[in-house]
This record gives sequence, C-alpha cells and structure tokens, in this order.
Amino acid sequence: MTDAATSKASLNKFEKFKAEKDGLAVKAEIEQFASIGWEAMDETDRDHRLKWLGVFFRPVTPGKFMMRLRMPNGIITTHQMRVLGEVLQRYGDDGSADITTRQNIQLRGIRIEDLPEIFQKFAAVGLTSIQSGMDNVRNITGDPLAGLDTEELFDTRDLVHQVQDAITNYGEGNPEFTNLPRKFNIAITGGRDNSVHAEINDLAFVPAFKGGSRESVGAHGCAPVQESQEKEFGFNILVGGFFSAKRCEAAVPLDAWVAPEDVVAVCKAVLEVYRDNGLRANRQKARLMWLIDEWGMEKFRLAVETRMGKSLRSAAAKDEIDWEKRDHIGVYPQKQPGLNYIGLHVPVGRLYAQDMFEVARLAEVYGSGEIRLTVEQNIIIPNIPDSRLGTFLAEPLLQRFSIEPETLTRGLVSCTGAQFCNFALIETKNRALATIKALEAELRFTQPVRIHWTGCPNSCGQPQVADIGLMGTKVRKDGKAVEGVDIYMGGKVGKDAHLGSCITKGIPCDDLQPVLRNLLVEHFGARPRQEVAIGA
Ligand code: SRM
Ligand code: SF4
Repeated sequence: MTDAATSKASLNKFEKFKAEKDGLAVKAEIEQFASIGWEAMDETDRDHRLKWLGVFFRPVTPGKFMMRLRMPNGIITTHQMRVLGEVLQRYGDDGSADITTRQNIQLRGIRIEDLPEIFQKFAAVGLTSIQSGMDNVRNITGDPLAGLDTEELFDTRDLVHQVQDAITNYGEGNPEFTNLPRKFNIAITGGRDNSVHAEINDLAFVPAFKGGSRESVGAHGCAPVQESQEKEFGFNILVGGFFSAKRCEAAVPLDAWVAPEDVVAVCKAVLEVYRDNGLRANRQKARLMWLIDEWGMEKFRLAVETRMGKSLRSAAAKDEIDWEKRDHIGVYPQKQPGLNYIGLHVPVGRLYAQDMFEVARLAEVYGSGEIRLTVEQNIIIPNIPDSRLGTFLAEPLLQRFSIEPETLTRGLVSCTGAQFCNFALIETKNRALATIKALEAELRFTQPVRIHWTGCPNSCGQPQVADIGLMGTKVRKDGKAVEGVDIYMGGKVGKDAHLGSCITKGIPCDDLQPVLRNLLVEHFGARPRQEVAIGA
C-alpha cells in the first residue's frame, strides 16, 4: 500500500479495524466464537470481520445470522443444493434462502454455534462462502447459459472459476485480496445479450473479436490500426461500474482487449492497483471509479500494464453484445441436440428448504444434476432430454416456480428489504409481489416490463437497470413519516445498455399502485382489462 493510502490520520473507522486485524483472521477463531456465542463476541469481529467468511450479523434478527455463499457463474450441483437445504432445515431457525442479484444464494437464521459444522458440510461438497462480503471481490458472475447456448461465443464457466480460485485461494481465503478499499464486482460474459449486466461491475469482460476483417481502435486516440487477418476471440474490458447511495456509474472502456488466457492476470493486476492505490479516506468515495477519476484512464491503464509486466492490446473496435437481454424463463433447446434448458421463475428469489430439495430432485431426475442461477433471481435447470419434457412440465413445483408467469411477475426483481436488512427504508419483497399481483389483475400487457425494487439507495436490487425501478425512501404523508419510493425509468439492458434515472421522488407506497398503473399504460402499452374485455 502507498503511504498516501495508509496514512493513519486519514483512515476511516473501517480502515482502522482492518489495519488492526485482517478480516480473514476470524477464520481461525470460529470454534471459539461458537463456544462463547454471539453476545459475548467482540463486536467488530461479530458485526464486520465475520463478513470475510460470508457470515452477516443481522441487527434485525440478532443471533440469527445470514450466510452468503459464492456460486461462480451461478452454477450449483444438486448435491450442493441439498446440503444448503439441509443446513437451512437443521440449523436455520425460521430459515429461508434467497437467490441474489449476483447469481448467488444467501441462507438465513443461522446461529453462531453451528458455524463449525456448517463450514465442514460446505467443504465436503466444495461450497465456500469465503470473502463474499465487505471489502472483497463479490460473487463473480458469468453467462448463465455457458456451455448450453447455441449462439454463445465463449463458455465462461472455467474462466470464472479460475478467477475465483485466484482471488480466494481455491476457497481457503487469500490475504492478498482481503483488504481492498471497498467491495469489488467482476463479471465475465461470453454470450451476445450481456446477461450479467457487465456495465454495473467494477471490472467486466465482454466478448469481442480482434483481427479478421475488423479494424481495431488505435490506442489512446491514435489512428485505427489494421490487425492480423486471423480472427481472435477475447474480451474488451470495462472498468469502474458501480452503484452506491452517493453515486451510480456505468462502467467505461479501459481501451484494452485480452485473450481468455490473460483474464486472470488482468483481474489480479487491476485488484493490486486498486488495493494499493484506491482511496481509503472516505468510504463513500472508495470504489474503483473514484480512483480512475483521480488518476485518469491513461494512468490507470498504465499501472495495470506495469503490474502485468506487459502491454495491453487496445480494445477491439466493437464488442459482440448485439442482442436484447433474455430472461431465460421457459423451455429452450440447447446446443447439444435433444437437450433443453428450462428456466423457472422463483418469485423474488425466495426459497425454503423444501423448495431446494425439490429443485435438486428435478435437476437430478430430469437433468444432469446441475442447477443454474440468474441475476434476475431465477433458476435454470439444464440438460433435460426432449423425451422427458412432458413429465417435467407436469411436476407440481412448476405451479409455484412457473415457466410462464404473468408479465410483471416475470420481470420482477427485489432486494432483501426491511425483513432482514437494517439499511432498508421499506419492506420490499412481499410488497413487490402484492403490488404487481394487483396491477396484473387490473391490466393486460403486450410487452415485457422489468420492475426492480430496492429498499434503499444502496441499490442492491439494481433499480437503474430496470424499465421501472423503485427505490425505498421515507416520505411524509398526513404529517407522518411513511414508507415510500423514488421512481427510476429508462434503464436499458442487453445491447446498448445504459442506466435509468430518477423521474419522480417520494411516492408513498400506499399511493403507488395508481402511479405505476399510469406509467404502465402510458409507456409500456398496458391496457385496462375492462377496456380489453369490451373491445374498446
Ligand atoms: Fe448489496 C450492502 C444485499 C447486490 C450495493 N447488500 C448490502 C448488505 C450486505 C447490507 C447489510 O449488511 O444489511 C445487504 C444484505 C441484506 C441481507 O440480509 O440480505 C445487501 N446486495 C444484497 C443482495 C442480497 C440483494 C438481493 O436481494 O439480491 C445482493 C447480494 C449479491 C451477492 O450475492 O453478493 C446484493 N449490492 C448488490 C448490488 C447489485 C450487483 O452487485 O449487481 C449492488 C449494486 C452494485 C454495486 O455494488 O456496485 C449492491 N450493497 C450495495 C451497497 C452499496 C455499495 C457502495 O459502494 O456504496 C451496500 C452498502 C455497503 O456496502 O456499504 C450493500
Ligand atoms: Fe438492504 Fe438497501 Fe441493499 Fe436492499 S438495497 S438489501 S435495503 S442495503
């Protein structure tokens, strides 16, 4: 770390406690924590450092912790899913689980006493929750159809795993990368529809070809350079995308292209530059983009090259993101003849132990023992033969996890909200479901509409990527403070992705339904059911 970065006087309280004791150090103390219980624990260990192991103290449910796993590329085996269900059933007091907006799973209701056993169970099936919270690299997202998609350009599975292994030391914990200035998000996509929202990650790799008949953009604004005639697959690199309460930015080009075999080296180099030079004085100004702003892109790029010990090639002239984003709900043929993947809609990503067992059973009986998760908080079961589709589609679970949900239900995403999150300004998941059900009863739709709810300006529910984004806030109504939302619109995903912006502030949740109804009619072609029925 540079002197500037470590200057004691300028350290915020998080930097101070990290300097005193690395977050990962609590890994060696789990047995002791389990024996003394959460009330007797040092508060900084309990409330903060445990997050380095993916264990989150919940002030809303004290004594019942949340555990955030890592699911590289959003892929989990049926065996692992069963273990998560068993952990929830056996140790999760009132336990439920959530599929997250980073293709991941969180378990709830976990007691500190059970952690040693739970970690053993995880290790036995190759699951890890290491470095999944606080100032670490979060779950690395990849194409949910990797290896299945007829049109994919690159199968991201192995690469995402390699990056996770390098950052977490194969899930054991890697002190090299446990003291970043802030959280860090990485996404790698190999398909054509930007299925991972590359633009909202600190570091993202999007498919792009070099050479062939294409020209590449000259580095740093120089004249275009003709590349070799051989067409090479690789990734253009985007950096600095993030959401926070203070500022939201889409990622910007690093003007660099890498071959797949250099992706791990780029990730490590970017992280080292960020770790050693990122701004640490003010936590609200510590994400990677703030460093890029301070340095300028050229200096940042040069620092990455210096760490890598080699020059980066300039970006390919265009990337290959040329499709609208798919939601994967429904039945689709795979590139393997005779096999299909089926996307199940999981309302607001909420799972209970029985659901997890049932999903695992379906994936085992009909598929290949593999389950995938999407950033829309849904599930994909791959490798189902044509001959088994009929019986699969008659399974009772599909009544709840539908392959053809109604329009608003289909595009609904919600963060955790007030039920478990102490940052929340409003309850989200239940309200989100109730609101869209009421709207679906009133309106008919002819086009998809993606509605994202997020309980506070931290934006975990990504309202800025939605057609309609709802961000929790407090508003005054009849002289009282009540739960309300700010409304975002204009988010575009897939090809030409860009962020939406706030169009209306401070709508009380109780008054929201008519406001949404009008937006849906005016902007998304929805029509009142009554009107449709009388043929108006
Ligand atoms: Fe998040 C903090 C939940 C995705 C931006 N986020 C939190 C905490 C840990 C706060 C807390 O301690 O209570 C929430 C835990 C609540 C709980 O009990 O579940 C929380 N974030 C989530 C999840 C579970 C939302 C969901 O329902 O899916 C997502 C977990 C992803 C994962 O598997 O790792 C989640 N959070 C995101 C995303 C979306 C993304 O990554 O695409 C964002 C915006 C993108 C970004 O980070 O740039 C996001 N979460 C934040 C922030 C604002 C970060 C900042 O730079 O200021 C916070 C607050 C913080 O870190 O101080 C936060
Ligand atoms: Fe909690 Fe706010 Fe994130 Fe929702 S957006 S999970 S309320 S921190």
